[in-house]
Amino acid sequence: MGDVTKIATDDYVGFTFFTGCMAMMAAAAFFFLSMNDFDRKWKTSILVSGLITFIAAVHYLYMRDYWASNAESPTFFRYVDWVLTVPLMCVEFYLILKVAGAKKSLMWKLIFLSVVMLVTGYIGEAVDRDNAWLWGLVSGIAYFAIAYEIWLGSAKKLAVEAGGYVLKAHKALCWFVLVGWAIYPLGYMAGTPGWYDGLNGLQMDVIYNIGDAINKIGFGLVIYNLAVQMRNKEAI
Ligand SMILES: *C/C=C(C)/C=C/C=C(C)/C=C/C1=C(C)CCCC1(C)C
Repeated sequence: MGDVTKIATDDYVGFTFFTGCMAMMAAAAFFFLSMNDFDRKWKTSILVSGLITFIAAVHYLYMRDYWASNAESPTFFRYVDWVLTVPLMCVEFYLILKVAGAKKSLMWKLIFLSVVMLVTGYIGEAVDRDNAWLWGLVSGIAYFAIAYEIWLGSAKKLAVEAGGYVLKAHKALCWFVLVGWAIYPLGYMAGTPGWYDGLNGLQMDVIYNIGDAINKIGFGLVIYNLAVQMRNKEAI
């Protein structure tokens, strides 16, 4: 090993980058190693969970080191990570609803909204700081459109048609989007000067890192659990 930067005992941000990195690696290993326990249909869903956590693990390696050397938010790596992993989470919705006849157009609609949400968030955070509120607002509208689509829109209808475990898993993922994803706008506000900078000393990166661990790993575990239930059902 070359130079390893020291992490101060009170560097909570650095600590969450380290543990976040390890958690994503462990989760990716778990999903990749267990995917062959399932038949083709579910294998793909678990593969996608593995990809989400693997892509995050690689970005966390970079973000961890970036933070350690610069003590500065790794905004660029953060958003590259999100713009790859959040659309994959949209793919997960589509994959589980395929049993009820979900069309690709649903997937593309969710992906499009998620990209709008993230690109406008990036502009507000990194490019046009003075208008952070405006970009945050546009991003928030796209976020609500996603939440609406899955909670009340056509995705909901498909989940009801599928029923059983698929409906249950869909509900769980919907809660992740409504509550788990709501952590991010809090981080954005904490990171915007003059707003709630350092919400009670909790820095933006700590909030984002907690959000990522809950959402990326939690989402994957919901899918894994669904696959296990469907396998058990078929075995009976
Ligand atoms: C694995 C990463 C995930 C699930 C990231 C999700 C990110 C968001 C839901 C971000 C949302 C934002 C807003 C709704 C408004 C302010 C700007 C953002 C991009 C932080």
